[in-house]
Amino acid sequence: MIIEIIKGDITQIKADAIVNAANTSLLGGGGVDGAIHRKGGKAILDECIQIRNKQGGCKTGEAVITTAGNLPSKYVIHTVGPFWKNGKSLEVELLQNCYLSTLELAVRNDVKTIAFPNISTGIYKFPKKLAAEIALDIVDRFENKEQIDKIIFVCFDDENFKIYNDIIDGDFEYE
Ligand code: AR6
Repeated sequence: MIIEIIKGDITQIKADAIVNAANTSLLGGGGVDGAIHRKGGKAILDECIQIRNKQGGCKTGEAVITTAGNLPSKYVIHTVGPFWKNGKSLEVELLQNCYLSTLELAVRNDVKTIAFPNISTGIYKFPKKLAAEIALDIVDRFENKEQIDKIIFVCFDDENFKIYNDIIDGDFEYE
């Protein structure tokens, strides 16, 4: 499995799946969620509404899959990251679950290339370095790694891009 770190807009990435940092309503919002729905078009929202009708949205730490509509990818995997409160409200575990449930859903749908945004590090205020460590650690420990060809971490801001590159370049240790 190849890991790539790039700086850019995830809506322009052509992968089997791109990941959306959604909210529990699945009805769209600001940040990357807003951009994905805006550029992907109504087909994405229609499927999100169907999922809502069936299971009542998406819980924090879980993931659901829809079409990518007009985007160059095939699927969007919507996952809901935790809002950072004080670090004592299971934020770490919930963010780990986001990455893990997304990867599991990807494998179940035969997704070979997947692009992640830096989930929770925008509007949800999760500390960026800790979020990057969690993302890379979960990917590294994923037990079905051999079923995925490539993971792209798409950083939108310079700070996240630098954090990911520093972790990858250095001796990465996470406990
Ligand atoms: N491509 C890639 N990354 C992006 C893009 C983009 N087009 N736009 C923003 N980012 P955020 P959250 C980065 O706020 O913190 C929404 O309203 C951004 O710089 O999108 O998980 C949802 O509906 C940051 O690094 O998501 C929820 O209510 C990262 O994506 C809430 O925001 C995540 O920032 C979720 O908050």
